[in-house]
Amino acid sequence: MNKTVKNLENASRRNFLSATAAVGAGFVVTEVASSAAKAATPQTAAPVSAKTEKEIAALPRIKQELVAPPFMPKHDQVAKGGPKVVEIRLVIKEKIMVLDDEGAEIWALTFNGSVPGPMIVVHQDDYVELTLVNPDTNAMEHNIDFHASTGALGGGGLTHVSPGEECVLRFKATKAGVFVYHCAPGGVMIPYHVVHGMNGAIMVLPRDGLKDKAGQPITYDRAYYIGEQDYYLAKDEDGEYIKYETAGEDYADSLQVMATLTPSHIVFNGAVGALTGDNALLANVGETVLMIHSQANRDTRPHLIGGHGDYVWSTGSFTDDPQTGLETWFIAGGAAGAATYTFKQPGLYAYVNHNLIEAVLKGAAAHFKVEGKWDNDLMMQVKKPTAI
Ligand SMILES: [Cu+2]
Repeated sequence: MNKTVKNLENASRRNFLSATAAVGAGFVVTEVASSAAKAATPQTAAPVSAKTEKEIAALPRIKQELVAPPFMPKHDQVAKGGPKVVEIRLVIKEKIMVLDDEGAEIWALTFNGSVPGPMIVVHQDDYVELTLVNPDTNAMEHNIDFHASTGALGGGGLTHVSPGEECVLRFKATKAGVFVYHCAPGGVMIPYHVVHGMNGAIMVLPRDGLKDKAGQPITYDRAYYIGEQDYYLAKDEDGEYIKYETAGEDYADSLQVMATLTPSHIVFNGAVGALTGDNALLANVGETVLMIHSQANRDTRPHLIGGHGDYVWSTGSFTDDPQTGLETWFIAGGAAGAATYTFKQPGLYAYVNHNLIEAVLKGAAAHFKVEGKWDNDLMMQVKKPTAI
């Protein structure tokens, strides 16, 4: 083990302790807050439906097979039956990923080997039961903070796993929406792990599916998960990206670049071109596509060039009515959002972060390849470019 990794582990251990202390403090604050809330809550307030361990043990259990983004796990848009316990498994993989065609590479910190980590889909009031595995081939300690969950730093305080350890966390998906999850081992390790790829998203659908503001169902024919990632790679004196032997070895260099708040790369699904060309997202004219977009660290603004956001939950909350007919929507750093669009014309669409510098110079662009019949009513070239 080299010195950097050892130092990292020490730093990580300190962070773990500080994170644990923070969790303890959090519990106290929560207690105070909840007793204050109890005193202030009128008797008419709706009771919170808490299940006993016995009741939870009696719920049906299903295993969700997670898949690499942009694809989504098999799921029902409208829940069948009552709440379930949905078992998922995330295995942490520290691995080299090539980020562009100029040879930039990173020791990515990943959930299940992809950046972003896999999309999880459940329904409101389901229980998510996560097994988090940190194989002993890894160098670093990790954990997971689910923005969809309630308590203990989003589960972060209960899921610290060193190499060679695994743990199981259960949380109730009480909020309907799309939410980020990410590694948050404590202190500086939090942004370091997040900008090395350790983030993903969960979609908690309302049990009766998505609705417009009139309460009419919104359904989709396809769904894709686009995870936007900012990376902060260091260069050597010759202007070449530095390569490292092990995960964590770039720690000091990376922190210097991170402190500039200027990413070297801003990409969709892990690397420049991960969703363009042969990897384009597919759809047909007439199909409604749900596009889920997450950014665990930095604000962004998705835009479908040549299309729109028909229904948009830009904050990610399915409790709120969707906005309609948007050209560009805002996703706050540390959040995920969702939008549907029903394609009306065939062709190649670029789906971009509409800071166009970030899209074109940094890499935040995807393609939709759409098949179908062109509609001259919506657009036609009346005269081809010809000499004046
Ligand atoms: Cu981590």
